[in-house]
Amino acid sequence: MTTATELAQSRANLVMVAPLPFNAEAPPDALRDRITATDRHYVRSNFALPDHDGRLHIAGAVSAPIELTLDDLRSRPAKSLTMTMECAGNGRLDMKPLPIGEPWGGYAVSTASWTGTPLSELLQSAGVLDGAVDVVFEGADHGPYYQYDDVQFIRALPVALSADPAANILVAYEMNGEPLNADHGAPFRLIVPHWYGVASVKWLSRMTVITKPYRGEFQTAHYMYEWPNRAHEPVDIMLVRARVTEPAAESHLSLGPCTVRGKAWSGHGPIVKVELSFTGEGDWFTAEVAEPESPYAWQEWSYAWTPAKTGRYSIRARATDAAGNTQPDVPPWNRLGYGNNAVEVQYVEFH
Ligand SMILES: Nc1nc2c(c(=O)[nH]1)N[C@H]1C(S)=C(S)[C@@H](COP(=O)(O)O)O[C@H]1N2
Ligand SMILES: [Mo]
Repeated sequence: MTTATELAQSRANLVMVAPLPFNAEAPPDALRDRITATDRHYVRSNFALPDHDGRLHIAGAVSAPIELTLDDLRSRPAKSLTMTMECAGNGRLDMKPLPIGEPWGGYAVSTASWTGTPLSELLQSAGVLDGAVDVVFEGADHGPYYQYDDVQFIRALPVALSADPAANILVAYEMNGEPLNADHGAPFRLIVPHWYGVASVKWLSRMTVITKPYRGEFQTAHYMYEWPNRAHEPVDIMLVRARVTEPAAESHLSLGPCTVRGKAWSGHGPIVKVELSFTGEGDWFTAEVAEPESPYAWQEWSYAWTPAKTGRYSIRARATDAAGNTQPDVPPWNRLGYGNNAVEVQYVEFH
Protein backbone atom coordinates (compact mmCIF):
# COMPACT_ATOMS: atom_id res chain seq x y z
CA MET A 1 0.00 0.00 0.00
CA THR A 2 1.14 3.50 -0.79
CA THR A 3 0.72 5.98 2.04
CA ALA A 4 -0.52 9.51 1.38
CA THR A 5 2.93 10.81 2.31
CA GLU A 6 4.69 8.50 -0.16
CA LEU A 7 2.26 9.54 -2.86
CA ALA A 8 2.81 13.24 -2.14
CA GLN A 9 6.59 12.70 -2.20
CA SER A 10 6.54 10.86 -5.50
CA ARG A 11 4.54 13.75 -7.02
CA ALA A 12 6.41 16.71 -5.49
CA ASN A 13 8.90 17.21 -8.35
CA LEU A 14 6.38 17.01 -11.19
CA VAL A 15 4.57 19.88 -12.90
CA MET A 16 0.90 19.24 -12.22
CA VAL A 17 -1.64 19.41 -15.03
CA ALA A 18 -4.62 18.10 -13.02
CA PRO A 19 -4.91 17.02 -9.36
CA LEU A 20 -7.58 14.29 -9.66
CA PRO A 21 -7.10 12.14 -11.59
CA PHE A 22 -3.48 13.13 -11.09
CA ASN A 23 -1.79 14.16 -14.32
CA ALA A 24 1.60 15.82 -14.43
CA GLU A 25 4.44 16.63 -16.78
CA ALA A 26 8.10 15.95 -16.16
CA PRO A 27 9.96 19.06 -14.96
CA PRO A 28 11.61 20.59 -18.09
CA ASP A 29 15.16 19.85 -16.91
CA ALA A 30 14.27 16.14 -16.58
CA LEU A 31 14.64 15.87 -20.35
CA ARG A 32 18.36 16.44 -19.91
CA ASP A 33 18.77 13.10 -18.15
CA ARG A 34 19.36 9.87 -20.04
CA ILE A 35 17.07 7.99 -17.66
CA THR A 36 14.24 9.87 -16.01
CA ALA A 37 14.14 9.36 -12.24
CA THR A 38 10.83 7.87 -11.19
CA ASP A 39 9.79 11.00 -9.31
CA ARG A 40 10.46 13.05 -12.47
CA HIS A 41 8.66 10.73 -14.93
CA TYR A 42 5.42 12.21 -16.28
CA VAL A 43 2.13 10.69 -15.09
CA ARG A 44 -1.00 10.30 -17.19
CA SER A 45 -4.05 8.68 -15.60
CA ASN A 46 -7.58 8.85 -16.94
CA PHE A 47 -9.15 7.89 -13.59
CA ALA A 48 -8.45 8.06 -9.88
CA LEU A 49 -5.99 5.49 -8.51
CA PRO A 50 -7.78 2.12 -8.37
CA ASP A 51 -7.76 -0.65 -5.81
CA HIS A 52 -6.01 -3.68 -7.26
CA ASP A 53 -6.50 -7.14 -5.77
CA GLY A 54 -2.94 -8.17 -6.68
CA ARG A 55 -4.03 -10.73 -9.24
CA LEU A 56 -3.53 -11.03 -12.98
CA HIS A 57 -5.96 -13.23 -14.88
CA ILE A 58 -5.27 -14.62 -18.34
CA ALA A 59 -8.41 -15.99 -19.94
CA GLY A 60 -10.51 -16.19 -23.10
CA ALA A 61 -9.34 -18.13 -26.15
CA VAL A 62 -6.54 -19.96 -24.32
CA SER A 63 -6.12 -23.63 -23.50
CA ALA A 64 -5.11 -23.02 -19.86
CA PRO A 65 -6.43 -19.89 -18.14
CA ILE A 66 -3.97 -18.63 -15.51
CA GLU A 67 -4.18 -16.51 -12.39
CA LEU A 68 -0.92 -14.96 -11.21
CA THR A 69 0.21 -12.92 -8.22
CA LEU A 70 3.16 -10.54 -8.08
CA ASP A 71 5.23 -13.33 -6.51
CA ASP A 72 4.28 -15.67 -9.36
CA LEU A 73 5.44 -13.07 -11.88
CA ARG A 74 8.65 -12.46 -9.94
CA SER A 75 9.43 -16.19 -9.88
CA ARG A 76 9.47 -16.31 -13.70
CA PRO A 77 12.49 -15.25 -15.81
CA ALA A 78 12.74 -11.45 -15.76
CA LYS A 79 13.68 -9.05 -18.51
CA SER A 80 14.66 -5.37 -18.26
CA LEU A 81 14.56 -2.72 -20.94
CA THR A 82 14.97 1.04 -21.15
CA MET A 83 12.07 2.68 -22.93
CA THR A 84 11.00 6.18 -23.85
CA MET A 85 7.30 6.69 -23.23
CA GLU A 86 5.41 9.63 -24.66
CA CYS A 87 1.76 10.47 -24.21
CA ALA A 88 0.00 10.82 -27.55
CA GLY A 89 -1.44 14.09 -26.23
CA ASN A 90 2.01 15.56 -25.58
CA GLY A 91 2.26 18.95 -27.31
CA ARG A 92 -1.50 19.33 -27.63
CA LEU A 93 -1.25 22.93 -26.34
CA ASP A 94 0.61 23.89 -29.52
CA MET A 95 -2.20 22.79 -31.83
CA LYS A 96 -4.50 25.45 -33.26
CA PRO A 97 -7.43 25.50 -32.90
CA LEU A 98 -6.81 23.97 -29.48
CA PRO A 99 -8.26 20.44 -29.39
CA ILE A 100 -10.24 19.05 -26.45
CA GLY A 101 -8.26 17.01 -23.92
CA GLU A 102 -5.60 17.36 -21.25
CA PRO A 103 -3.58 20.54 -21.92
CA TRP A 104 -0.14 18.94 -22.20
CA GLY A 105 2.77 21.26 -22.97
CA GLY A 106 5.82 19.37 -24.17
CA TYR A 107 6.90 17.33 -21.18
CA ALA A 108 4.64 14.28 -21.23
CA VAL A 109 7.64 12.20 -22.30
CA SER A 110 10.16 10.34 -20.14
CA THR A 111 12.54 7.37 -20.26
CA ALA A 112 12.73 4.67 -17.59
CA SER A 113 14.13 1.21 -17.14
CA TRP A 114 11.36 -1.38 -16.74
CA THR A 115 11.63 -4.94 -15.45
CA GLY A 116 9.04 -7.66 -15.75
CA THR A 117 7.91 -10.86 -17.40
CA PRO A 118 7.81 -11.06 -21.19
CA LEU A 119 4.17 -11.03 -22.32
CA SER A 120 4.95 -13.60 -25.03
CA GLU A 121 5.97 -16.13 -22.36
CA LEU A 122 2.78 -15.63 -20.36
CA LEU A 123 0.70 -16.12 -23.49
CA GLN A 124 2.70 -19.21 -24.34
CA SER A 125 1.99 -20.65 -20.88
CA ALA A 126 -1.71 -19.96 -21.34
CA GLY A 127 -1.71 -21.49 -24.84
CA VAL A 128 -3.36 -19.14 -27.32
CA LEU A 129 -5.97 -21.00 -29.37
CA ASP A 130 -6.39 -20.88 -33.15
CA GLY A 131 -8.57 -18.04 -34.35
CA ALA A 132 -7.34 -15.59 -31.72
CA VAL A 133 -7.15 -11.99 -33.00
CA ASP A 134 -6.61 -9.55 -30.14
CA VAL A 135 -5.47 -9.60 -26.55
CA VAL A 136 -7.56 -7.28 -24.40
CA PHE A 137 -5.79 -5.69 -21.44
CA GLU A 138 -7.90 -4.39 -18.55
CA GLY A 139 -6.72 -1.82 -16.07
CA ALA A 140 -8.33 -1.93 -12.63
CA ASP A 141 -9.18 1.78 -12.95
CA HIS A 142 -12.53 3.14 -14.03
CA GLY A 143 -14.76 6.14 -13.55
CA PRO A 144 -16.73 8.87 -15.26
CA TYR A 145 -15.52 9.71 -18.76
CA TYR A 146 -17.05 12.41 -20.97
CA GLN A 147 -20.74 11.49 -21.41
CA TYR A 148 -20.41 8.14 -19.60
CA ASP A 149 -20.91 7.48 -15.88
CA ASP A 150 -18.46 4.63 -15.54
CA VAL A 151 -15.89 3.45 -18.06
CA GLN A 152 -12.99 1.09 -17.41
CA PHE A 153 -9.55 1.61 -18.92
CA ILE A 154 -9.21 -1.17 -21.49
CA ARG A 155 -6.89 -1.45 -24.47
CA ALA A 156 -6.08 -4.23 -26.92
CA LEU A 157 -3.13 -5.29 -29.06
CA PRO A 158 -3.03 -7.80 -31.92
CA VAL A 159 -2.26 -11.37 -30.80
CA ALA A 160 0.55 -11.60 -33.35
CA LEU A 161 2.34 -8.65 -31.72
CA SER A 162 1.55 -9.68 -28.14
CA ALA A 163 2.87 -13.21 -28.65
CA ASP A 164 6.02 -12.14 -30.53
CA PRO A 165 9.09 -12.40 -28.26
CA ALA A 166 10.86 -9.86 -30.49
CA ALA A 167 8.23 -7.22 -29.67
CA ASN A 168 9.62 -7.22 -26.12
CA ILE A 169 6.33 -6.33 -24.47
CA LEU A 170 6.56 -6.75 -20.70
CA VAL A 171 4.23 -7.20 -17.81
CA ALA A 172 6.43 -4.94 -15.69
CA TYR A 173 6.55 -4.81 -11.91
CA GLU A 174 9.67 -2.64 -11.48
CA MET A 175 10.51 0.84 -12.70
CA ASN A 176 14.11 2.04 -12.37
CA GLY A 177 14.86 -0.93 -10.11
CA GLU A 178 12.06 -0.31 -7.59
CA PRO A 179 8.58 -1.81 -7.32
CA LEU A 180 6.11 0.23 -9.39
CA ASN A 181 4.56 3.08 -7.44
CA ALA A 182 0.83 3.80 -7.38
CA ASP A 183 0.85 6.44 -10.14
CA HIS A 184 2.83 4.24 -12.54
CA GLY A 185 0.55 1.21 -12.26
CA ALA A 186 1.35 -0.88 -9.17
CA PRO A 187 1.49 -3.80 -8.76
CA PHE A 188 2.06 -4.48 -12.49
CA ARG A 189 1.50 -2.90 -15.86
CA LEU A 190 2.04 -3.47 -19.53
CA ILE A 191 5.11 -1.91 -21.16
CA VAL A 192 4.80 -1.69 -24.95
CA PRO A 193 7.97 -0.48 -26.70
CA HIS A 194 7.61 1.93 -29.65
CA TRP A 195 3.93 2.68 -28.98
CA TYR A 196 2.48 5.84 -27.51
CA GLY A 197 2.01 5.50 -23.75
CA VAL A 198 -1.69 4.66 -23.99
CA ALA A 199 -0.82 1.06 -24.96
CA SER A 200 1.08 0.49 -21.72
CA VAL A 201 -1.91 -0.38 -19.53
CA LYS A 202 -1.32 0.36 -15.83
CA TRP A 203 -2.82 -1.56 -12.87
CA LEU A 204 -3.20 -4.54 -15.22
CA SER A 205 -5.82 -6.92 -13.85
CA ARG A 206 -6.91 -9.15 -16.73
CA MET A 207 -5.90 -10.20 -20.22
CA THR A 208 -8.49 -11.81 -22.41
CA VAL A 209 -7.68 -13.39 -25.75
CA ILE A 210 -10.52 -12.74 -28.18
CA THR A 211 -11.36 -13.94 -31.67
CA LYS A 212 -12.56 -10.68 -33.22
CA PRO A 213 -11.04 -7.19 -33.25
CA TYR A 214 -11.62 -5.31 -30.00
CA ARG A 215 -13.71 -2.15 -29.99
CA GLY A 216 -13.91 0.14 -26.98
CA GLU A 217 -13.82 3.70 -25.67
CA PHE A 218 -10.02 3.88 -25.35
CA GLN A 219 -9.39 1.91 -28.55
CA THR A 220 -11.79 3.01 -31.26
CA ALA A 221 -13.45 6.18 -29.85
CA HIS A 222 -10.69 8.06 -28.06
CA TYR A 223 -7.03 7.59 -29.01
CA MET A 224 -8.01 7.85 -32.65
CA TYR A 225 -6.54 10.40 -35.05
CA GLU A 226 -9.69 12.13 -36.28
CA TRP A 227 -8.25 13.76 -39.39
CA PRO A 228 -10.38 16.53 -40.83
CA ASN A 229 -10.14 15.29 -44.42
CA ARG A 230 -9.29 11.60 -44.43
CA ALA A 231 -10.13 8.32 -42.74
CA HIS A 232 -9.58 8.16 -38.99
CA GLU A 233 -6.65 6.09 -37.77
CA PRO A 234 -5.76 4.50 -34.43
CA VAL A 235 -3.04 6.12 -32.32
CA ASP A 236 -0.27 3.54 -32.23
CA ILE A 237 3.47 4.02 -32.88
CA MET A 238 5.29 7.13 -31.57
CA LEU A 239 6.05 9.64 -34.30
CA VAL A 240 9.56 10.96 -34.85
CA ARG A 241 10.38 13.92 -32.63
CA ALA A 242 13.30 15.96 -31.26
CA ARG A 243 13.38 18.21 -28.22
CA VAL A 244 15.99 20.83 -27.39
CA THR A 245 17.13 20.54 -23.78
CA GLU A 246 20.10 22.96 -23.72
CA PRO A 247 20.27 25.90 -23.76
CA ALA A 248 16.94 26.27 -21.99
CA ALA A 249 14.31 28.15 -23.98
CA GLU A 250 14.42 31.91 -23.52
CA SER A 251 17.71 31.84 -21.64
CA HIS A 252 20.11 34.79 -21.64
CA LEU A 253 23.68 33.78 -22.37
CA SER A 254 26.99 35.53 -22.85
CA LEU A 255 28.23 35.55 -26.41
CA GLY A 256 30.55 32.64 -27.14
CA PRO A 257 30.52 28.96 -28.06
CA CYS A 258 27.35 27.18 -26.98
CA THR A 259 26.61 23.47 -27.25
CA VAL A 260 23.02 22.82 -28.24
CA ARG A 261 21.80 19.48 -26.89
CA GLY A 262 18.65 17.51 -26.90
CA LYS A 263 16.87 14.21 -27.25
CA ALA A 264 15.22 12.58 -30.25
CA TRP A 265 13.09 9.47 -30.56
CA SER A 266 10.73 7.62 -32.88
CA GLY A 267 8.74 4.40 -32.59
CA HIS A 268 9.51 3.69 -36.25
CA GLY A 269 13.22 3.08 -35.80
CA PRO A 270 16.44 4.68 -34.60
CA ILE A 271 17.13 8.35 -35.21
CA VAL A 272 19.54 8.70 -38.12
CA LYS A 273 19.72 12.49 -38.40
CA VAL A 274 19.08 15.61 -36.33
CA GLU A 275 19.39 18.99 -38.03
CA LEU A 276 19.58 22.38 -36.33
CA SER A 277 18.55 25.77 -37.63
CA PHE A 278 19.17 29.16 -36.06
CA THR A 279 17.12 31.26 -38.46
CA GLY A 280 13.70 31.05 -40.02
CA GLU A 281 13.71 29.19 -43.36
CA GLY A 282 17.50 29.22 -43.30
CA ASP A 283 20.27 26.69 -43.29
CA TRP A 284 20.18 23.38 -41.45
CA PHE A 285 23.28 22.04 -39.72
CA THR A 286 23.78 18.38 -38.86
CA ALA A 287 24.07 17.49 -35.17
CA GLU A 288 25.97 14.54 -33.74
CA VAL A 289 23.57 11.78 -32.72
CA ALA A 290 24.59 9.29 -30.03
CA GLU A 291 23.81 5.58 -30.06
CA PRO A 292 20.64 4.75 -28.14
CA GLU A 293 20.85 3.14 -24.70
CA SER A 294 18.37 0.57 -26.04
CA PRO A 295 16.38 0.16 -29.26
CA TYR A 296 13.46 1.71 -27.38
CA ALA A 297 15.13 4.72 -25.79
CA TRP A 298 15.56 8.29 -26.96
CA GLN A 299 18.94 9.32 -28.38
CA GLU A 300 21.06 12.24 -27.27
CA TRP A 301 22.29 14.68 -29.86
CA SER A 302 24.51 17.75 -29.72
CA TYR A 303 25.81 20.52 -31.92
CA ALA A 304 28.71 22.90 -31.19
CA TRP A 305 27.38 26.30 -32.15
CA THR A 306 29.15 29.66 -32.12
CA PRO A 307 26.73 32.50 -32.71
CA ALA A 308 28.42 35.37 -34.55
CA LYS A 309 26.96 38.32 -32.70
CA THR A 310 24.70 39.32 -29.85
CA GLY A 311 20.94 39.27 -30.15
CA ARG A 312 18.05 36.87 -30.23
CA TYR A 313 18.34 33.56 -32.11
CA SER A 314 15.68 31.05 -32.93
CA ILE A 315 16.58 27.39 -32.39
CA ARG A 316 14.90 24.53 -34.16
CA ALA A 317 15.83 20.84 -34.16
CA ARG A 318 14.45 18.40 -36.71
CA ALA A 319 14.87 14.64 -36.41
CA THR A 320 14.68 11.94 -39.08
CA ASP A 321 14.30 8.24 -38.27
CA ALA A 322 15.64 5.14 -40.03
CA ALA A 323 12.29 4.64 -41.77
CA GLY A 324 12.78 8.06 -43.43
CA ASN A 325 10.14 9.90 -41.39
CA THR A 326 10.96 13.47 -40.53
CA GLN A 327 9.19 16.11 -38.46
CA PRO A 328 6.69 18.49 -40.06
CA ASP A 329 6.81 22.26 -39.44
CA VAL A 330 3.09 22.42 -38.74
CA PRO A 331 1.39 20.09 -36.21
CA PRO A 332 -0.69 17.41 -37.96
CA TRP A 333 -4.02 18.70 -36.61
CA ASN A 334 -6.66 16.18 -35.58
CA ARG A 335 -9.77 16.74 -33.47
CA LEU A 336 -8.50 15.08 -30.31
CA GLY A 337 -5.04 16.58 -30.56
CA TYR A 338 -2.79 13.51 -30.73
CA GLY A 339 0.67 13.05 -32.19
CA ASN A 340 1.99 16.61 -32.36
CA ASN A 341 5.53 15.99 -33.55
CA ALA A 342 6.04 19.35 -35.25
CA VAL A 343 9.48 20.97 -35.08
CA GLU A 344 9.50 23.15 -31.98
CA VAL A 345 10.58 26.77 -32.24
CA GLN A 346 12.25 28.48 -29.32
CA TYR A 347 14.73 31.27 -28.83
CA VAL A 348 17.70 32.29 -26.72
CA GLU A 349 19.44 35.64 -26.36
CA PHE A 350 23.16 36.36 -26.41
CA HIS A 351 24.49 39.46 -24.69
N1 LIG B 1 -5.00 1.58 -16.53
C1 LIG B 1 -4.55 2.66 -17.16
N2 LIG B 1 -3.43 2.55 -17.89
C2 LIG B 1 -2.95 3.63 -18.54
C3 LIG B 1 -3.61 4.87 -18.50
C4 LIG B 1 -4.79 4.96 -17.72
O1 LIG B 1 -5.42 6.02 -17.63
N3 LIG B 1 -5.22 3.83 -17.06
N4 LIG B 1 -3.10 5.94 -19.22
C5 LIG B 1 -2.28 5.57 -20.38
C6 LIG B 1 -1.64 6.72 -20.98
S1 LIG B 1 -2.63 7.69 -21.95
C7 LIG B 1 -0.29 6.95 -20.85
S2 LIG B 1 0.45 8.19 -21.71
C8 LIG B 1 0.54 6.10 -19.95
C9 LIG B 1 1.29 6.95 -18.94
O2 LIG B 1 2.05 6.16 -18.10
P1 LIG B 1 2.73 6.81 -16.81
O3 LIG B 1 1.66 7.49 -16.01
O4 LIG B 1 3.43 5.72 -16.09
O5 LIG B 1 3.71 7.84 -17.33
O6 LIG B 1 -0.22 5.16 -19.25
C10 LIG B 1 -1.23 4.53 -20.02
N5 LIG B 1 -1.81 3.47 -19.25
MO1 LIG C 1 -1.28 9.19 -23.01
